[in-house]
Amino acid sequence: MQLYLDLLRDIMETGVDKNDRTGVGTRSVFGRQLRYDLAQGFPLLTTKKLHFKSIAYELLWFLRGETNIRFLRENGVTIWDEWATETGELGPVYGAQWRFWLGADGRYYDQVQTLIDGLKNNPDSRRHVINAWNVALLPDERKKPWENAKEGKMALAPCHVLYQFYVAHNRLSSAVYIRSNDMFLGHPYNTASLALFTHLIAHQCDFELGEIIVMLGDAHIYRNHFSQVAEQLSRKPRPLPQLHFKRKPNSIFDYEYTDFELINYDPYPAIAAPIAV
Ligand code: UFP
Repeated sequence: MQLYLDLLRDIMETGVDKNDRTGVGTRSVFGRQLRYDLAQGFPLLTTKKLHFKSIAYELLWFLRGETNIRFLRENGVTIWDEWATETGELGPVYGAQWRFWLGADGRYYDQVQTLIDGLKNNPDSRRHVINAWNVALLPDERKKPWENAKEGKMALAPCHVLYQFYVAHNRLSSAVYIRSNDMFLGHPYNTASLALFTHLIAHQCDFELGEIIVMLGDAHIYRNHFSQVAEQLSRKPRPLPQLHFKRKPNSIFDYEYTDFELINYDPYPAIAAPIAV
């Protein structure tokens, strides 16, 4: 995770101060790449404690194709609360696009099922992609997230827009393009989420683990996270934890939180920071 700390330092030292949609203001750089070999451990940040349960339940929620925060709340996960309507709706965010992309032909397309079938039957394909950027359903940036959701638009435009998978020597690698990344709060979650998604797919398709690659567009640190970043940079990374499976369900859609566990996670304490909505 030294790569992450190096990037935080780079943004603080060379980034540009700009205003942003939330009104908080950021310091940013544009276009970066971080990569992790999953065989070296599970890339969950050790220089502050992350709530792995939130990351895991959010991914299971995407895979269920759900876009109401009910399932998250039932499992003690509150990361999407600020963006939802009073009834918990977020509009057609990630889960809807991953599992139920409505085509111009009136049919729903399940990108995750297509991905699994493609990886099993044609691993060498260069088209193992999941895309959440459904142009017709993007929100109006001038409106509040929940106002967009009430109008049937996404509460938030996808941040982790595009995923691609690659198989070589029976090892599964993956990449994600994140167009906009809150480097203190969002990025460590996004990295762990891609790692977990890659583990689940490899487990289902009987692949070994390769690398994950995280590509960033606007990589920013919010102005009100500067002191937290300084604290973060004073810490030295510890050995990574490992992910173990306890059960292999029949499909990628049938995983439960209790089917895997993280072991040897020994992080520094959490660092609180306000989130920009
Ligand atoms: N954000 C992330 N990762 C995510 C997610 C949101 O970093 O997975 F959903 C952050 C990025 C940005 C804000 O700070 O949320 C989204 O704002 P905007 O749509 O204006 O880029």
